[in-house]
Amino acid sequence: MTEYRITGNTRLVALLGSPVRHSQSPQIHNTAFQALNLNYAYMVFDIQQSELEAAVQAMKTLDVAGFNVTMPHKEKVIPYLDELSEEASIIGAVNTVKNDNGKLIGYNTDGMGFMMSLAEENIPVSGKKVIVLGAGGAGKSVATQLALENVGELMIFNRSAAPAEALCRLINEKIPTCQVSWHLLDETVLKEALSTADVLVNTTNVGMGDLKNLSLVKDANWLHSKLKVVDIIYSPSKTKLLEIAETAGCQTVNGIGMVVGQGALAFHIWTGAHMPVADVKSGIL
Ligand code: SKM
Repeated sequence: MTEYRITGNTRLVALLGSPVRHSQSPQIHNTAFQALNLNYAYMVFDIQQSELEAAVQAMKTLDVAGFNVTMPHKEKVIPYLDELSEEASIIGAVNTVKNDNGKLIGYNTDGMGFMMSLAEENIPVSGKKVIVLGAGGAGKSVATQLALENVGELMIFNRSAAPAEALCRLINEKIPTCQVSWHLLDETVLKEALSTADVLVNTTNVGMGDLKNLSLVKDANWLHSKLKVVDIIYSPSKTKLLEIAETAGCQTVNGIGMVVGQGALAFHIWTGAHMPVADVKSGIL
């Protein structure tokens, strides 16, 4: 007899965002559901900002098990949720929602997913000088998590002042022990900061899509060989920044570990089960 994956009892898990068609989340979660024989299916929905409230309401009506939220809705989704976890309320952004019998609870697994990818590569951050490029949705999760992990010094560089200043203020307010500063993306200031940094993290979209051939670090001579260079972009798997960092002899990490890590944490929130991370990773690489 044919064995059907989708049945009358299958629970839906969704991704809401725009653009979303490039997402690896369906492959990540559906591989894990199948491997563990869990009756869930993950699908993506391209949702514009004007449709967000109705889409969240639809998640309730359709009684989905939960959903992920990606760009550009991670902050805008908050007013439509019933409750926030501690990290989501500190960060002010949500990427994972659990439907708890009609109550929508928002979480943020991006920061912890990022830490999981650093741990896999044996990159410590406690007491270290870390530079974060970008103060958007992803930058916020990464920088806040780094502050919670007791980095020695955190420097945030951004193209525009307002988001970087706001992120710095948020960290100062919520995690006052963290030594944090923000800077405009000025080449001289960045080069100077890089000369004494331990870890560099790119959270901007420079290096993907139309910006694929670009890097905010313009030359290998900006980097020293002991610097660890992390790009949270996973497609392409080797960004221009990582190419330049390799030339400088740096250890490099791309965004695969983070996207799988944030997914594994979300998977646990929805199902209570542990994602078989190694199988999932080998499936999407
Ligand atoms: O935070 C994640 C989100 O949960 C899923 C995702 C994706 O599928 O591309 C990217 C990130 O925003």
